[in-house]
Amino acid sequence: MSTTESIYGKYGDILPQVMEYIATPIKGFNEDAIKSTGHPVYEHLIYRIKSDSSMREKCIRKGFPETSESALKKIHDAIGIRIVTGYVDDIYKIIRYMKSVPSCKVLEEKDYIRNSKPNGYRSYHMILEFTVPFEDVKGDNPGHYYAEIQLRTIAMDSWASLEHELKYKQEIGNEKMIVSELKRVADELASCDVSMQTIRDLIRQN
Ligand code: 0O2
Repeated sequence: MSTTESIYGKYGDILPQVMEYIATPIKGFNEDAIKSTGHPVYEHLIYRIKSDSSMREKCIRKGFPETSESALKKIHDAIGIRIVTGYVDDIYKIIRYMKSVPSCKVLEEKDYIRNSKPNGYRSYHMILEFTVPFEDVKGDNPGHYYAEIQLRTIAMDSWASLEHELKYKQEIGNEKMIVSELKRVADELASCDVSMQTIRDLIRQN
């Protein structure tokens, strides 16, 4: 494959449609929650197709050839969905819902909320396989597409954005202190997330 052509080949045009197809039931779940309880299950739903350059870099890093097949079958985050909630229990509600969607199969789950990373990172990650009414890279229709879903609270999200900035800094003064402050703040935010949920329950039970 030439490097000027998208790694996704002709599937580059299909991917956004698949992504919308996958996002539609999640949006529907949120709308139903608002109708039945008056409250959303999430605050933000964002999704993206991994850029051509990031996907090529990942193929190289993982030792795969830079082909559409690698990008869409061997690597599972060409479609990335991030769901940002107000409260921790909403994350688990959404996970239960995703597991009930007939076209969706869970391939991998990482609960970095109950088992946070040593740096303090918290989020729930799932790799999902969807059966969709679009052709896939093997020529199957219905096709099979993968998506990585990250679920986190607003607090976890703002922490991850700040910590992400650190990763892209080449040289940074006070790195040790910053890393340890980030860990301390991550733990404080986790404790605030628990308190926020308790206060919400107290308000809503009245
Ligand atoms: P970016 O720039 O956000 O896209 P792999 O997917 O195989 O490369 P792994 O370890 O299997 O890596 O995946 P994991 O742990 O599920 O993490 C995947 C994504 O989660 C990362 O994507 C980040 O978006 C996020 N993430 C994981 N750990 C951290 C962390 O410590 N800090 C922050 N800020 N984000 C994290 P990318 O492609 O690495 O990065």
